[in-house]
Amino acid sequence: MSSYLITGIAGFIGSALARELLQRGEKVRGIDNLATGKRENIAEILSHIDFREKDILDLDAMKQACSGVDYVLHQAAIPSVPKSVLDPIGSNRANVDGTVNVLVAARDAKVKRVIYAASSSAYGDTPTLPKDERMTPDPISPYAVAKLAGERYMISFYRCYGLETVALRYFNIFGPRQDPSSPYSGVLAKFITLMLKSQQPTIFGDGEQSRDFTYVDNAVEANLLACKAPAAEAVGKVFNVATGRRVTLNETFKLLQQITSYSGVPIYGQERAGDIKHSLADISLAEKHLAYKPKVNFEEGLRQTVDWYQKSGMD
Ligand code: UD2
Repeated sequence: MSSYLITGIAGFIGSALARELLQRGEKVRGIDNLATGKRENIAEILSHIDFREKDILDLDAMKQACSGVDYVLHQAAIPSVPKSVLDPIGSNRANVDGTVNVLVAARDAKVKRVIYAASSSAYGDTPTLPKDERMTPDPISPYAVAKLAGERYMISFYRCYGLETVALRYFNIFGPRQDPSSPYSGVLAKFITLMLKSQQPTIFGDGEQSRDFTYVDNAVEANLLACKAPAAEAVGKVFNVATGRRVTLNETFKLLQQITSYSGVPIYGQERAGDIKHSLADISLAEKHLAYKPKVNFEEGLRQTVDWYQKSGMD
């Protein structure tokens, strides 16, 4: 049995990681300041985990949380492009200062490995598709810059202190429990919950922007593989975590119409500042070094997500 610390455990990705680790008989500790995470996401597993309501900016709490831990899965973040455009200082504090704290605490506690939730936004709006890890990053929003800085800190801590780190560049992760309620929520959580209530979603721009939307189970799998991959294959490196397929928002809307039986049309609004037009990953590096393979495709993931919102009454 290994022991894992999940930062951001009350978020939809953090809590999915926790549930999978518990299923595999592992020991789980988690911290969350509940700024964007929700207590209900971990309610059913609360008695099986060591949960601490703490902020990653609290270095003492982080040091205590890392004590005796094998692996740190660092998911805590303020994960939003538009929010970072409005509040770059807040984004930097949570996403950069917070990440450095996690690394210092992990280094001092001598954890085996830190896995970091990096972001596809690091690539920026480069016209070349698919995006592979050898491309020069060109982040646009403060969020993208902060997430890229976090990656570079991961690599720096490996080079300077020998702390094993792996950065996973998530491509638009979605799935059950993703918070739909904030204006900064991910597009799929918003669209699904609106359409289930027969309310009109708004597409920012012409809807021809595309994303490599990735179901959360694939991200969970990538994290667990990254923990156990041989150091020579994985450590000090950055990997895309995605499906290798992209869909436009217009196509996604049509698919959701079928799944949710929503018969209305979308509203088309202004394009969002800091937005990226197209995003598609080359996942061959993760396939080669982490033995990663997307387990759930986009359509299946959408169906499971809609199903969850319906059953949970969050629609
Ligand atoms: C970025 C990253 C993603 C992740 C995420 C933070 C890229 C390509 N992806 O996601 O990997 O780090 O930040 O969680 O940078 N939209 C609408 N209507 C809405 C809401 C959004 O049309 O009500 C559009 C939005 O303008 C964008 C697309 O949907 O073109 C996706 O937006 P998002 O906020 O779900 O995610 P995105 O791509 O900024």
